[in-house]
Amino acid sequence: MLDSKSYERLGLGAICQKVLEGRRLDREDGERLFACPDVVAVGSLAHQVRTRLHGDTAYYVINQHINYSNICVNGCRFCAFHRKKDEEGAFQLSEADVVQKLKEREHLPLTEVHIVGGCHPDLPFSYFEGILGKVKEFRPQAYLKAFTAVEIAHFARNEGISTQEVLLRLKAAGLDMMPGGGAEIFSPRIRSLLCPEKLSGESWLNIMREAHRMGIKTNATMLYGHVETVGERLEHLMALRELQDETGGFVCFIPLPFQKSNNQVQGVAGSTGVEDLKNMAVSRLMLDNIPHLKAYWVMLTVKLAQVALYFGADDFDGTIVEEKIGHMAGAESEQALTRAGLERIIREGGFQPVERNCFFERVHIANG
Ligand code: V47
Repeated sequence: MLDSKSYERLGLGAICQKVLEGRRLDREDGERLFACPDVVAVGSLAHQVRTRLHGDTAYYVINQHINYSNICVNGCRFCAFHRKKDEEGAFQLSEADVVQKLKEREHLPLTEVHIVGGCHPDLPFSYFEGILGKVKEFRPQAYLKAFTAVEIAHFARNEGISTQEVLLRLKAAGLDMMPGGGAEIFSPRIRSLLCPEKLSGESWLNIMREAHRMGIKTNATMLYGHVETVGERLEHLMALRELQDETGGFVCFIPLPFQKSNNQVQGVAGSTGVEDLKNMAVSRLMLDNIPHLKAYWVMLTVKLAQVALYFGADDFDGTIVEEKIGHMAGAESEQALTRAGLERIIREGGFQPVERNCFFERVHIANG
C-alpha cells in the first residue's frame, strides 16, 4: 500500500478508505479508478483485496481445451475463430476425434476438460450429449466445463426445447460447470456493432441465472480493449456483481483483452499493458463478491499475466494444451504450459502455486 497522502493526492482517498473497510465501490469510484494515471496506486488497492482473500496463493489447473467445431452462424466481428460451413478452415470433430485429442494427452493428470465451439447450424443436440459422455468415459476423474450461455441458447433454439431442459440434459450427460465466454460486453450499443446476431447481454445473464439456480456454477468474462467505453465496462462489471448478489454462482471472472488480428474490427490498436493491469485491478475492486480473478495468460501473454498477480489476479488458468480462439486472433503467447512452467512463473512472481480444480478446490498431488 502507498501512504494515505498519496491516495489523497491522486483523488483516491475515499476509495482507499472504502477498500480498507471492505465497503462496496460504486460506479463513480470505478470511473475514478479508471481515470487515475497511477496504475501502481490502483493496483495496490486491488492487491490489498486479493491478499485479504487469497494470501500469497496463486492457483493453476491442469486442463485441456477442446474446440469441437468452429462453424458458427453468428459471425461476430471480433472473432477470428469462426467459419461458415463450407468455408476453408471450417472443422467439426466427431466423437472419435474428441477422444483422439484426449488420448494424445493421456499422460497429463487433467482435472478439467474445457469444451466450447461455435453455434453450429445443424449438429443435433444428441451430438453434444454424446461428446460429454465420451469425455467422461475417457476421463472419469476430470470435471467437464463446457458450453457458454450463447451455445446453450443456440442448442435450445435448434432443438425446440427450453434452455432449462438443455441444461438438465447436459447435466445428466456429465456437465459439471460452464465457462464464462460469450459475455463480451453487455452494452446493446457494442453488441449491435460487433455481434448483432449474438444472444443479448440480458439473455446471457438470464441463462447464467438459470444455470446457477440449478446448481451449475459458471465463470464470467468481459471482452475489452476494442470500441467500448470505460462506462460500458463498468456497467458490465456491475451487472455481473448484481447477478452474483442474487445467485452466488460465479466462481471466477476473466477479463479478455481484445486480440486484433484476422477479424473484422478495423482501426483498433488493442489494449496496452498498463490498460490491461488497470482493468484487472478495477475488476478486482468492483467485483467484491466474485471470489476469483483469472490472469488468462493466453490473451495477456505469460509475462503480463505474471505481473497481473500483483494487480488483483489470483489465478493463472492452466496447461490448456491447444488453444485456438485467442491464437487465431493473433495472441502471441505459447500454445501450452507445463505444470513445472506454471509453478516456476508463479514462484518467481513471489507467490505460492496451488493446483486447483475448476471449482477452486485444492488438488492434492499424489507423491507430490
Ligand atoms: O467467448 C473471441 C473471446 C472467449 C476474441 O470460463 C476473444 O474458465 C479476445 O471465454 N480477442 C473464449 N477475446 C475464451 C473464454 C475463456 C477462456 C479461458 C477460460 C474460460 C473460463 C473462458 O474469447 C469468447 C470470446 O469472448 N474472444 N475473439 C478476440 N479477438
